[in-house]
Amino acid sequence: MKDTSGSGVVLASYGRGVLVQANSDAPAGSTVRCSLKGRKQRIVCGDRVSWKYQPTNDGASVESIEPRRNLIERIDSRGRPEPVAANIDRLAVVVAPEPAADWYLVDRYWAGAQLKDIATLLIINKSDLGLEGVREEIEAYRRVGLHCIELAARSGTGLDELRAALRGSVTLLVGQSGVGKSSIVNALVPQAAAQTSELTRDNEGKHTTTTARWYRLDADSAIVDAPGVRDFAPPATLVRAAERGFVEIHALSVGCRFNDCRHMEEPGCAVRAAVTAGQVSARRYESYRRLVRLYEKLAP
Ligand SMILES: Nc1nc2c(ncn2[C@@H]2O[C@H](COP(=O)(O)OP(=O)(O)OP(=O)(O)O)[C@@H](O)[C@H]2O)c(=O)[nH]1
Ligand SMILES: [Mg+2]
Ligand SMILES: [Zn+2]
Repeated sequence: MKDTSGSGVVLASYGRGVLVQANSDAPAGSTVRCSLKGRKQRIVCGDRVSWKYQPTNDGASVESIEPRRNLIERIDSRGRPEPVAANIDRLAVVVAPEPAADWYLVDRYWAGAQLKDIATLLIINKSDLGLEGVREEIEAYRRVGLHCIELAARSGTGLDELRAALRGSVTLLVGQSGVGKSSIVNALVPQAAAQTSELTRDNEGKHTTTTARWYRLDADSAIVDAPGVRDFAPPATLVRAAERGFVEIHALSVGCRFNDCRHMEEPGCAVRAAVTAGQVSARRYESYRRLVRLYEKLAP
């Protein structure tokens, strides 16, 4: 007999309905398709919900959503925030030698996570292609305290280190299309069968993964595969907080002459002095400046 109600985590959200993995009161691992009660009910991957069978429409529907710990959004092609996943402990930003890494994107992801008090991990995938071209940036990130893991999802090199880093938390995979996010999920969860695709001129710019999907790793860890992004920016409402997202710049700001220093043109700026002295990466500083300018444009 079917359970008539239960609770669980949303594995994927399809606009009109959601796929829920039921908690232990239902058979282990069983999934339930639920419809939404009203148009206003907006549910995302990672939400914790309770559901109930409705004999009248011969299916389950979502009764209620638990309050979210956080919500990760991305900016869609029209510049509007679009929810990706909820209740995330860690953002794992994936880069690879191919397609060419966008370090500004990595910085903005890291800053966005920092502002939401979410841990960040950098995964450098496709290490089998050779990491000479990205070595310098990886070492620069390590120096400022970002956890970096070198991986080859295809061969499994580095997979044990990644598994250890993911233990006990829910991690969202983000990054450009084609860096191998779904391949990483398939390496970690062999029964996942997430769709992956070769990067070719025909599909360049197209996303193989189109909706976020939650996968259980063990009793208390999970990984979420998400569509690739071209661009990402932390919410513009956090203008004044932009600096906090750049850990090394934030640490230096106590030494600036003005305590509201934006580290742009202000005199007596400890951050600019550190850049000139080579103590802060000029590229990271440029990344910070781009974000400040973007915010100024969005919210003058
Ligand atoms: N050489 C090499 N290729 C890899 C590795 N991991 C993944 N790939 C390849 O990279 C291509 C893209 O992989 P996907 O997993 O589809 O990339 P994705 O990040 O999920 O892309 P979107 O879903 O579009 O965001 C595929 O052809 C994979 O086989 C690796 O470790 N080494
Ligand atoms: Mg994918
Ligand atoms: Zn300053």
